[in-house]
Amino acid sequence: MRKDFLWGGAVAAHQVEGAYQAGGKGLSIADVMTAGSREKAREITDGIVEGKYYPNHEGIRFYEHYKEDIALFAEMGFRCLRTSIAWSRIFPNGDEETPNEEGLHFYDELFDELLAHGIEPVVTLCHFEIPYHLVKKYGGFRSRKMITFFVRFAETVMRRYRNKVKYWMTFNEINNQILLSNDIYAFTNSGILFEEGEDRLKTVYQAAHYEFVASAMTVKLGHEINPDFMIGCMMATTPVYPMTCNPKDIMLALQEDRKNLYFSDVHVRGYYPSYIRKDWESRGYQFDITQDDLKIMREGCVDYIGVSYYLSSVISADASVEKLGNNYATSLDAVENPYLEMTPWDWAIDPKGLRYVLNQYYDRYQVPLFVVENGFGYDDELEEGQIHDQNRIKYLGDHIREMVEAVDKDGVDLLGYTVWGCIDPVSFTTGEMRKRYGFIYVDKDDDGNGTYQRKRKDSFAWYKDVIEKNGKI
Ligand code: BGP
Repeated sequence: MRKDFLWGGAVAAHQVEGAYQAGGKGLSIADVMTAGSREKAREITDGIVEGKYYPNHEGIRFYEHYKEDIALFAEMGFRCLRTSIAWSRIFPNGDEETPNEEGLHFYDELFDELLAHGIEPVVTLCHFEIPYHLVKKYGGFRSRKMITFFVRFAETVMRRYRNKVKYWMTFNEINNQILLSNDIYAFTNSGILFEEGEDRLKTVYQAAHYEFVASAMTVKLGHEINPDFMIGCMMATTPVYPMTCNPKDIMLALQEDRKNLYFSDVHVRGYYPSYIRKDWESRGYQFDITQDDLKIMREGCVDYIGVSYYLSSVISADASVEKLGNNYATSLDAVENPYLEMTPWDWAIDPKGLRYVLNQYYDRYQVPLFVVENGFGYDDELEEGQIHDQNRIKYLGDHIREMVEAVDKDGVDLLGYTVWGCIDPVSFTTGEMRKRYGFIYVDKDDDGNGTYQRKRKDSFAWYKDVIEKNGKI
């Protein structure tokens, strides 16, 4: 493991900051999503509806508590913190010509605080935080105009923080939107609300194209602003295993993988792979893709790939095998893996899958990788004021060991590792608080009650030790 390996934690603005209207912030898509649960999907409402509960409005009040929180991160020895810039703090509606100074000022203070503690900020530009106005007026990334709005936002913040932030990522988990059966993914990735009977796949391919162009323009511009910038894409990685050695399963797994990999293929190589063009052809799809788009995509290839990794999935071509139904980040053909245990939220726990996926991506692209999310969501119990989160320690330890093997034994070039939700955030998929990830507990419940006080869990000291030992645990 390299000596300057970026150990740290990750959050996203909308899941922690709260203060959804402070300092001139406009509404974002996260502000119109109600709280759900394991059983009940989050609702996307038409604006804010009175009487409904929106957990992101308050988040965990990081906007007010960030100094205290950063001191705790520093105590653990964090070398970096991944967070996002809430687009609607900077451009409240998204289509303004000039930015909101108060919003910019907040991130100046936040980054200064991190740097004062020797913590490198790692910034996602768009982590499910599109200004809501852009959804209402333009239909989100259905519109080509979104490229201009996004690039204006990206350029504004990259110029402003050019001496404070080196590591950037464009669109968080851009490939999530290929999961068409759950409405929240296209909404949070692209600001798209599907219409009755629409060809969802076609819509998503077009939206993703505009995002590829916006991302490539951002990479190119970013390198002009500061040649030292490292600008990456961000992929949700879920290895797809074939259920058996039946060639039908093998082929299906390959095809299933490509549904996600085409996103990183385009980001890293700068052009559409032949298999996706053939797929479009066979479906009779035609898109708004110009020659200028194709040129800019080649000029704006990413410097690295940020990956999130939580679980793996299994696929079967056999119609008689029972399907799991729509699970997180898996297809409708996914089946249970008899070798793995599940988290209470039905995510298959697979540490070796992390080593596998890091090798898969590194073999394919030969560009540096950065594990920017990995973590264990669990309903932690308070026992006499203490949280003995041994299961989290086990989950993370097992994953870290596999990650170290990928680097030390397999030769994967890895920039860093940030544990998702290093301080309990609001869950993205369910909006719950009880799906906790942190080394730091936050006293807030699913209905928004609590003191918002912070408390170290057992994993806090454990992770400090992991960092001190540079992962040799
Ligand atoms: C990823 C998102 C994060 C995060 C994480 C855990 O998909 O990038 O924002 O929340 O998953 O998901 P959840 O919060 O639903 O457990």
